[in-house]
Amino acid sequence: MKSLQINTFKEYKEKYEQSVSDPEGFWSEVAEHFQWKKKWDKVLEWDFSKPEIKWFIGAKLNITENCLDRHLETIGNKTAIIWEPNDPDEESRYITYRQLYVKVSRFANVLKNNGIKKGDRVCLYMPMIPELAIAMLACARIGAVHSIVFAGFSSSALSSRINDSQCKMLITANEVYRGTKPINLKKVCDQALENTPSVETVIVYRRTVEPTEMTPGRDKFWFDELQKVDTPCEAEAMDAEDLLFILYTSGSTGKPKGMVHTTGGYMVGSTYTFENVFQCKKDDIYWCTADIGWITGHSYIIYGPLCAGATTVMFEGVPSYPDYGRFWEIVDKLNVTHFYTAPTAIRALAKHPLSLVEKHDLSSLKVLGSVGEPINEEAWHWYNDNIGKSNCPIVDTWWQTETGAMMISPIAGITPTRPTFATLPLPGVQPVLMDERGNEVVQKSMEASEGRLAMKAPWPSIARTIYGDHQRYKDTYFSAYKNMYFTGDGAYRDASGNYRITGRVDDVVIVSGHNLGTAPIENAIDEHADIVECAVVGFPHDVKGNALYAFVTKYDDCKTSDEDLKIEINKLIASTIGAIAKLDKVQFVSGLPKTRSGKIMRRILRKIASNEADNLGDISTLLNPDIVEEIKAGAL
Ligand code: 6R9
Repeated sequence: MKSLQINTFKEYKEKYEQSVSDPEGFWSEVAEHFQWKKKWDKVLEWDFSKPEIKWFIGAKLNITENCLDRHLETIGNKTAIIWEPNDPDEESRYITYRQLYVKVSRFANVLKNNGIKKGDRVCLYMPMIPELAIAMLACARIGAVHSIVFAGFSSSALSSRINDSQCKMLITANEVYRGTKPINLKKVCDQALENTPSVETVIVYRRTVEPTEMTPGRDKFWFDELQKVDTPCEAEAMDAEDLLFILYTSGSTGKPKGMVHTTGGYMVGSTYTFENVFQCKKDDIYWCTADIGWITGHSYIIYGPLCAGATTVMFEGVPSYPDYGRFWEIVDKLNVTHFYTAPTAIRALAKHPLSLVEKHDLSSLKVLGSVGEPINEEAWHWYNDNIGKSNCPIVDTWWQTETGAMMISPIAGITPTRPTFATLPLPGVQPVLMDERGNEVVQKSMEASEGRLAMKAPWPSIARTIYGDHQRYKDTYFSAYKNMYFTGDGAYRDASGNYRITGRVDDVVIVSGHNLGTAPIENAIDEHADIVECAVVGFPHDVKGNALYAFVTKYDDCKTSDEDLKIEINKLIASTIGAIAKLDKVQFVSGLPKTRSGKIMRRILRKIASNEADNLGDISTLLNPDIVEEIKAGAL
């Protein structure tokens, strides 16, 4: 593929201007870089009031021809995937584009052989092994819709997702090791399958030699099925607006939302942003540490990098095994040039001695990335100083499951960065800030502003609906502001137009009539040298209306007493934000409740702080449900 990369800041500005004044012209030029079976009749039709969004109308394509077939002649022998196992003594796997093409085609025939057709939904509940990539691409090859469920979710979370989209098949592995812990995935599946009538077939990849219980007629081993089919598999001609995948994201309330992504726009959006934000060159080694069960893994481990012909690393394990230097050991071993992770991982690693970083050679690194949450100042500097050695641009990429691709982010080495700022919108993205009354906050020159982040116009990879519930899609994203997509996040914009995402807007507490975002308060607390991380929430207060409650984790070797720590924290807050933001309560805890993708579940903390801990709702999707009991017991 000819390069899609922007080379200078001037060029970024020109492209950005073009993308706003002539979106159809801009995106059709980008789309020319891909392989289509038939080109589009029209680039875009949209109406946010319905809402209805269509890109590349009338076009036909298959995304796997763009990820695989089209690379065979030029880079067929280049490594597409490097797989790094949980156990450092097990061998890494290197899979070339040609090998991946063969594996995907063959497994696509397994799907067909088991009755899967275009449009059928297939659920994947798998560990981070190449077979997960193979299975998802095999679905795309024949036009089946994959629905990947993170393999750390409980059986009930799995069955409700399977039922919501009526999956016909489930693909899993018998067992997996993450750290020292063996996890029997097949057992979780068996439990889930007790009430999922739509599933006819289960394909089981044998990751370990452990005996596996199989239900005759329903369960089949991956390898046995491969023996029954040939390799070639023609790629199904998909309409640009045919479903590519469903991915569930948890709403703040109620059941998870099955976000629907379609084929053409998603491909163009994920690849264009991958190419530009990371600026990977021919021999670079790119590693995104996310799990493929999240949107970050979909767009930036698989589809974006493979469409772009990059070498992408997949890591099966956890950052703490065999020790907290594992990430850096892998960077050193594989000569990783691009490293993309989440602030929560950075904070967790920063907690451990620097010697774990320093014993590895990180000189291969060129670009660092961050995603998932606002990155606080302290974590940004730790990452920049100790991992990037002040030599690697940090791309703080803001986006969502719903947006499919990065939206606001620096372009590595091109956009000037600023700690904690996601900086500027990428071409094709038109952010606006909205005030409390629903009016646009107009940018006056040389003036900063703040508001709720919305989008004025569609971009190719926007989710088209919530599976089976278009009304909820409309209510959630298109009802807050007329003719706009509402992100749910708040943002600050500096005088030069750089955005800093301040967090979800529901994370705002009104104390004595003052609107306080909890994120800046958390940032101030995190500045304290003894503090690892924290979460601030509001609770009802007789006088102030609401008051602030902080849940704080401190370093193991912290020598300061809790009382003194509380005073010092409040001093920091008073000096950075003001006395109004002082904390009424500070509870020291050994950990914070987190979602599997590393986001702090403030909803639970709000309930505990408000004395409503009896009514916590479903906490089974937490990474660390045990911590909730500890926090409840120590609540102030
Ligand atoms: C990609 C992903 C989306 C929410 C989003 C925002 C937060 C993501 C961020 C960020 C600040 C960043 N978020 N990236 N906040 N800076 N660079 O994480 O998708 O899991 O759907 O979460 O995550 O609050 O609205 P998803």
